[in-house]
Amino acid sequence: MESTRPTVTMLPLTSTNEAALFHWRNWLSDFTSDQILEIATQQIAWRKDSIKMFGKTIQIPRLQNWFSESGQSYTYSRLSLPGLEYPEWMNNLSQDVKKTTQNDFNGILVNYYRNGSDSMGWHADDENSLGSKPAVASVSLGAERNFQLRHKGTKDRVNIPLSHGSLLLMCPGIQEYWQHRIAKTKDFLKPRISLTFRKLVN
Ligand SMILES: O=C(O)CCC(=O)C(=O)O
Ligand SMILES: [Mn+2]
Repeated sequence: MESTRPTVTMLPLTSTNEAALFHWRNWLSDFTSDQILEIATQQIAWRKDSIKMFGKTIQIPRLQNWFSESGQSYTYSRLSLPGLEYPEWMNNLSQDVKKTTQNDFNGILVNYYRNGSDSMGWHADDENSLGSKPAVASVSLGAERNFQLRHKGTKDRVNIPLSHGSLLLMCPGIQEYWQHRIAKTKDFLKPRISLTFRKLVN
């Protein structure tokens, strides 16, 4: 990791409260980012999962998998992903993420967006298993995609382009008041992988 300074955006939560969104733009060098992108693309057993929404089974528009330090599984939208063991490169990356963000994480949800048609809809990372005020960090690799945030009440929007080798940290409180997404785009785009760091409680 390189020691770049983060850009800090203060996101209003309530009229009296705010929480920080930290963005390290070139957190990893291009060389390291290329290496991790290659190894993650090749070595992760990418799952094509389906979830049930409004009684219908829908294939999620991306590939994914879940890694856990303690082998805990991760459940969202009633889909349960068994916790895989971190490979060595992921363990090293995790140490660096913890050091830079000064947060503790014990699991990583990895997402693979094959092209601009792959996406993730509006949601918050607010599963009970993450506790009440989780911090969530993510490392982005590959094609640049827009990370959009929308306040649940005011509908205010914030847009952060996430480039190859960037690190993002959503501080505690953001999941309660804001949603985020990676929208579909008609632009021809190469693949993107995100590794999203979470802490499962108990
Ligand atoms: O791909 C991203 O940057 C966002 C991923 C995300 O929001 C999630 O995994 O919950
Ligand atoms: Mn999320």
